[in-house]
Amino acid sequence: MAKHFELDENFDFKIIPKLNKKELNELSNQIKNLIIDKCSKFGGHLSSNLGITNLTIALFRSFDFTKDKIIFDIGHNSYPYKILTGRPLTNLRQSNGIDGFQKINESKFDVYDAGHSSTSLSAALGFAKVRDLNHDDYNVIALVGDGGIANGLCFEALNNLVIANTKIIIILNDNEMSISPTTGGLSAILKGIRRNPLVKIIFKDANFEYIGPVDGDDFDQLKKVFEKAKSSKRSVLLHVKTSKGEGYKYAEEDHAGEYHFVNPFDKDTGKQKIELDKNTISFSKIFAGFVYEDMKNDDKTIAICPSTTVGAKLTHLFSEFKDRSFDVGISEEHAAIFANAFGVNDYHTYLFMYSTFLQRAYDEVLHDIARNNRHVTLLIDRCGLIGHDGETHQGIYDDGFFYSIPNFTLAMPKDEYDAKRLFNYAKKYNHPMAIRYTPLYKNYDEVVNNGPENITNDFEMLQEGKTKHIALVSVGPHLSNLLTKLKGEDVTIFNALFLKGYSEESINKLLSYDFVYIYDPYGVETGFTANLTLDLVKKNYKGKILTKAIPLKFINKGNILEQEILLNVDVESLVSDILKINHEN
Ligand SMILES: Cc1ncc(C[n+]2csc(CCOP(=O)(O)OP(=O)(O)O)c2C)c(N)n1
Repeated sequence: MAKHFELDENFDFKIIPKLNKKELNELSNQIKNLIIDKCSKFGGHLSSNLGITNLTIALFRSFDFTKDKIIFDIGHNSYPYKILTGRPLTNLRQSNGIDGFQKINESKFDVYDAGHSSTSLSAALGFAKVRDLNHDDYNVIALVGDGGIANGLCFEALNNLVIANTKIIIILNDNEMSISPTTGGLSAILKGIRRNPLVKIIFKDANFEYIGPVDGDDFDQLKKVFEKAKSSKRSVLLHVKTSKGEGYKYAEEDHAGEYHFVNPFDKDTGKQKIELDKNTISFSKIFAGFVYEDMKNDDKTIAICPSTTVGAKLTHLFSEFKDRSFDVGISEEHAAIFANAFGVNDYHTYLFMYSTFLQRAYDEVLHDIARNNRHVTLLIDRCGLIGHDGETHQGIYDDGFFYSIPNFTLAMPKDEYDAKRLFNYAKKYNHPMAIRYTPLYKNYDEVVNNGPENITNDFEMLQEGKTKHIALVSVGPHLSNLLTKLKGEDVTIFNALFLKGYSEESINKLLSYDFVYIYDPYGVETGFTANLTLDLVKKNYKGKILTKAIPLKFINKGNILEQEILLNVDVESLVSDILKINHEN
């Protein structure tokens, strides 16, 4: 009979070294089933975690995590580790539950916070130096994927490690997949390593010990190489082969990356239950469609996306225009300069990036794209509060940092009609422009898109109040809901469309109102709201300015509406503010 393990808060990982092979496999199956079950309910990074389960169990046979430190790159694949350290993924990714990434404040076994890729080697090197300075004695391990290790940050850390006179153990979890199959030269080198002893020599020359490749499911082999890595005097690069999605048929068969991250799904059919009603529309799809059409008609058009092609709905476009579309892997900084080089050579480049990962490319966006001032259009996906991925993935900060970048126009659509108009504007604009959008928006029947097809950079009036009492200036999808709720009230509602780079006339129009209320529930308070306030002050505006935007802080995971209410940026609170002003003043 199969042994049953109580995978709860009291699970004692010290039993693992005493288990026989059959029991280890039983433990592995139970962990995988738990992961499948929790991901099917709450969503999460399914494939990466299934693939790494045996490898994680094997780590507990050789290392003692009451002393030894492990840093999971990105941390999206630490579910088995969480389960084995007493966190059975209860309420995974919910505000009151276990985080989808490693989190220092969640457990003493999580020694470093992660979320963005390729930070583990630098962090591990720092941890090793702390150990040495404190004359301590424990192992420091960085576990990084073949997608993550190809990012420049890892190269910087490796370069430093060669001269750092310390020891870390790098476990390279090579499953030949990033989100989708790994792209780029390094992945080709990794594939060739087995046949190429030269690579081992190169690592040796760089004062590393290279061990591998070994089968990441084979407990005996892993035991041997972990012991070797522990006893090595030098830093070790341990190359382990695993396969993503192992233990769940649909994830095993997925070669596109659809099960890398899943929304809640039906375990029997593998079908993801994306709760989209017919009125909930994906901006990602819309922009992917626009770019597709443009690339069909204009062969001087390029599309670039660093690793998020599946989520950005670009699979079709990338397979259709192979010579003009580039998935450059997890390399946002490189992607930005690469895009700019096309701009400098008179191509029009669409650079797709999620807001949170764009933070990586701040310098390249400023120093290269903005300064050269060419035709690069940044399509920033996953803007606004992001929900269950939590504080490392919020898409709210780009709204703030674009204000310190000259030459960039920043815009945001509320719906498909706006998206089309902004897209056409960007096509003609011939300078750097960023369009930021939430992943989804909801269609409201009430809203009529009556603005002109060809827009200028003026704020657009959507409703005219009876008097010049309140001007409400806002952006993005909530505008449609606001219009429905404030219909007939004495409030003039403007769709800013342009958060940065709006016309002077847009500000002038506001000067005659008693109140200007600026509402931006998709960005931090140092973004659009602060900057329009400054522009009003500079114009010597005499009325009262009110603002509502996301406070400048790190925002925990949870349901988006709950987060909005908590931060007081929800539509209801705005509507109640407006009604109060109207009735009290
Ligand atoms: C800077 C950054 N860009 C993009 C992502 C999105 N992302 C999350 S997991 C992942 C794939 C990671 O691949 P790999 O390192 O090979 O790990 P695997 O999931 O295959 O185990 C990506 C691109 C990220 N977390 N950070």
